[in-house]
Amino acid sequence: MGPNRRDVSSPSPSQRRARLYTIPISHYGERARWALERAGVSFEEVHVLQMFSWIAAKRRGGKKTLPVLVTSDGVYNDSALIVDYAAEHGAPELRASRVPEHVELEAEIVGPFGVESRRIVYEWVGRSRSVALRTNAGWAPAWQRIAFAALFPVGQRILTRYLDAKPEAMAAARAVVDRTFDRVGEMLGDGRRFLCGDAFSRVDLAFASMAAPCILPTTYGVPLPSPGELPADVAARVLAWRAHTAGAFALRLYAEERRKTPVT
Ligand SMILES: N[C@@H](CCC(=O)N[C@@H](CS)C(=O)NCC(=O)O)C(=O)O
Repeated sequence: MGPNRRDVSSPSPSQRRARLYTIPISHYGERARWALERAGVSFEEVHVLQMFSWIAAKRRGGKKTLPVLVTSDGVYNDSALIVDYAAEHGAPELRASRVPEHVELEAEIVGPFGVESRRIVYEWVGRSRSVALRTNAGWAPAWQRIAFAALFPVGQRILTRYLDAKPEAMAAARAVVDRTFDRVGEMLGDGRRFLCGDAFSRVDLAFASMAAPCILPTTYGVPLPSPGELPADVAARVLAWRAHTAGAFALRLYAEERRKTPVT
């Protein structure tokens, strides 16, 4: 097994191992691996760093983004399709809902909220270079990690422009996170245990994984930094989001619903 691969469970010899290609730190990758791990699907995770991911994605999935799941029965090139796959292979509770409000809520969470919560990471990557490189690396191959570290300043400029991490965009991202947290907090105000009622669903999984860049859960699929390692203003925001009803809810989902991954 190479250093960029992670075995999640032992398959029977006759089973063809599925492969999940992810950018290790990506919360869309997290959504996919959480769903597959929950379903008990046997898969190997292959870590690919940003920009190298474009090639891996095009080659395996035809689009420009990861995650991509490659199985003996097909290729699934979006985290939503991978959640569907998990639902059909051991986690029926992750099936798509037919209730329009649930469908709309999940779309909002993985769409506008997920895009903005990802931007939050750019509040600290440029200011905490060594933490960023360590956190970002996952189990990507050494050549990618070395190239990424060497190209970090240039890569950061490209990604800053590509993902729009200018101060106004960052403020707007924080506002979207705050609004979504408030909306989720209000929903939980009626005492429900989960976003769609009494049982864990794909909407909960989506919310917890998309919220992860803001609350930095310790049981994320790859190690994230602790708030103490980040600039004080960023750490303060992480702690405030963790204390928010919605942040505390996401942390509870991580504690109670996220299977611990055996890393080999
Ligand atoms: N809708 C896609 C979004 C995935 C996505 O945005 N992946 C990012 C990493 S977080 C990516 O590969 N970005 C590369 C790019 O946009 O060029 C999904 O849910 O799988």
